[in-house]
Amino acid sequence: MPRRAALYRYRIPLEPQPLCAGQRLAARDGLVVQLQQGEHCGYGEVAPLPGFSPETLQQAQRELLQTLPLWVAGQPITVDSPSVAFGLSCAVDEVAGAHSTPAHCGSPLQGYPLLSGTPTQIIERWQQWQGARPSLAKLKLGRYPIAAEQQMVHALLRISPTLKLRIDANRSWTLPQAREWAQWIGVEAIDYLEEPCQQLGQSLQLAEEYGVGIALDESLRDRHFVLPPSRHIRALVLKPSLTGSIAQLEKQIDTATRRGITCILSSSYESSLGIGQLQALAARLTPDSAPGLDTLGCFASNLLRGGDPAKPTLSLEQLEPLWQS
Ligand code: OSB
Ligand code: MG
Repeated sequence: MPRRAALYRYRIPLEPQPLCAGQRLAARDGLVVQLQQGEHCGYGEVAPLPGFSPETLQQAQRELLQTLPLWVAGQPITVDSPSVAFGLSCAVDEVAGAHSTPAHCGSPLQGYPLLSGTPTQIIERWQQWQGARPSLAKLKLGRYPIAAEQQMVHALLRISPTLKLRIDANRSWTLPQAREWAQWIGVEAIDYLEEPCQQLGQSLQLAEEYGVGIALDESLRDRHFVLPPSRHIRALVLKPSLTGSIAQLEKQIDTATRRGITCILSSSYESSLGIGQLQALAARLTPDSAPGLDTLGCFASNLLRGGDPAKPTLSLEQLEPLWQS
């Protein structure tokens, strides 16, 4: 069956602008891959995240312009950049039989909420929560003055005394600071700590001292990373756009599961297109653990499908065409 491919570029404004690796992100820039084979069509999102991805958008674009003609010609393809590997594998999966296609486009995204933003914004969101508040939430700490963050945790736990927190400090604490926080919050309110300390060894020591579980995120992308034989590692936070193809993801999940470690599929600020695919992947590959996909709120519009029905949806025609076969 004849093959065709096309590449588009998108830009979606973000409001409020999320803090990414210490920088405000005003808009999300990314690429959409469209693959066609006979009647079938598949899409993939390629969106390196500034401050997190090893590759830039320019590099990803260059790699796709080299790779897509090979796919069209039916030749084997190899890819370097994680975002390209992930987006391309989503598109290839969809065009081949669609198991990463969201079953219900536009249905509400499930998972646990991500509480990020300023302490004031977080408290307001929790106070004004529509419906029953979740019993589990991910909370970003280590970004604002300690007094403001403690007041925020206090407010959250006063409203929801049995709330379990997945606390992500993005490696910002020293071991003594992390000890203070663990003591202050109390282990009952902590589901796990995601990368609390600057070094993984310190995080594992903290876990040993306080009996709290640790989740790994940044460590997974360290060069020469090997999963330490610690019984305190509770979860791996897997961000496919930052690590690679669906096949690679399946391998990571396999290794972790055999060690009894939970895998949590998580977003890297993809648009509604990529979030829908991540959600479908989570349903298939990690059906027993809620994914961390609560990053769409700041997007001004949806991309192609899914997302918030109250927001406009960008169609292919509204994207910048870069190439087509
Ligand atoms: O630090 O976990 C992070 C998104 C982009 C970059 C880094 C991170 C995140 C998230 C995703 O927090 C949401 C989640 O994990 O629930
Ligand atoms: Mg993290």
